[in-house]
Amino acid sequence: DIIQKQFKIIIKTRFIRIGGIKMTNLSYAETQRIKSIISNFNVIEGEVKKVTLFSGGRINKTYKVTIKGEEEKSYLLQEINKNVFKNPLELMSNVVGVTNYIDDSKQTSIKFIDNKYDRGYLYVEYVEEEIYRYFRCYEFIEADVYDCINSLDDMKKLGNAVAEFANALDDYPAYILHETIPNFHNTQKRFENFLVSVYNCSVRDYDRVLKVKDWIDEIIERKDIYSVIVDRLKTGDIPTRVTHNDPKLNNVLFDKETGKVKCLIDLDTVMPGSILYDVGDAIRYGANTASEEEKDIDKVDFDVELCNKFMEGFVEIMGDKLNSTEKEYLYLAPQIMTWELAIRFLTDYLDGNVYFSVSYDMQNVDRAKVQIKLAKCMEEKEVEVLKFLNKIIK
Ligand code: GN1
Ligand code: MG
Repeated sequence: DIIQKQFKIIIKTRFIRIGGIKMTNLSYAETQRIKSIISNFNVIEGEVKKVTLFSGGRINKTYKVTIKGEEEKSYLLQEINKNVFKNPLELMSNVVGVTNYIDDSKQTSIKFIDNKYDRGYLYVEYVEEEIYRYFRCYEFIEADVYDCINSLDDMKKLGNAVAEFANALDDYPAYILHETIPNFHNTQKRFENFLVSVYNCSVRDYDRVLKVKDWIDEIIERKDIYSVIVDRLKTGDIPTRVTHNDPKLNNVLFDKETGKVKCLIDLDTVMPGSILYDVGDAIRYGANTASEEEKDIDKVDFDVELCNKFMEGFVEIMGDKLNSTEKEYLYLAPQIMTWELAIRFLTDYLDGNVYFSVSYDMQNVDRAKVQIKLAKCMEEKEVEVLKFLNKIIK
């Protein structure tokens, strides 16, 4: 009976971390600034009632702005991180192209609002000489967003959604897409850059390297898997498709009433790539029993059941379209993407935290530790994933 009780508790607590987006209020001055920026877009006439900052993302700054006129309407105003996305015009051409192409009957797509000057989708704020800020604006979509998976069924829905996205863009000409972040998921290149950062940092500040020596060793130990996808993309054994490249759960909108997936958001990294990137990244995030920011490493584990649910949902829709090499490496994709993110976090720490925003110096190390622990758990449970895939793939 006690075991039974404990079991129930475990079942209950497993999915307890119901997510959501954290919002913060702005100072008076900042609110005024955002009001003036949004007035440059073709939004509805009326008075700005509310401005809040979404504090979830690590890259772009996102504000929700509610305007009340004859009706009430909310928008998302986003400042594009110019440090990450070097060419905002190319970025917008990708994103607008893709959202216009996606059939609205399949997935709700984002409606961008044009500016009042050139009918383009960017507003450029002049700050001071040579410093500009780039903003875009789109209609707010009422939906639920989760930071973590709440049920096995949600994970299957996520698998469906990632597959549907790939399917919807199957005939989209990948070659017209700009590479918004060159070599974004070139894991091999990420690894080589990491080694350079280790070297540079050791010259500059050897103690900083010493602090993360163990993690560096772990990453170097896996050097053979980093080129698996990249090499096969080059030879054509893995087809180049239009991929999202950041399909983690909190980039998915769920319908408030039906609970169904509405659409994928955060399309800035849509680029030509391998579908294995999307499978791997979605599982990396969704099948982690803890959050990416967890400080208690013991809480981090790989939930293989969740992983397999994703695979089930994914294969249901994309199974017939995958070639044999894609099928062969489905099981390895989550590991590669997880090691890759560990590499990226640690590289950023070694470089002095210039990419991911941090609130303390060691934050990127803490993030890397989570990914490393997760990747090692994936390695341990690899056989279970393989077994399941063999059952569902023809
Ligand atoms: C970044 O901004 P956000 O949280 O959606 C990053 C992803 C990482 C993720 C890790 C453009 O995404 O690649 O997987 O952080 N996006 C970019 O949480 O670098
Ligand atoms: Mg996001």
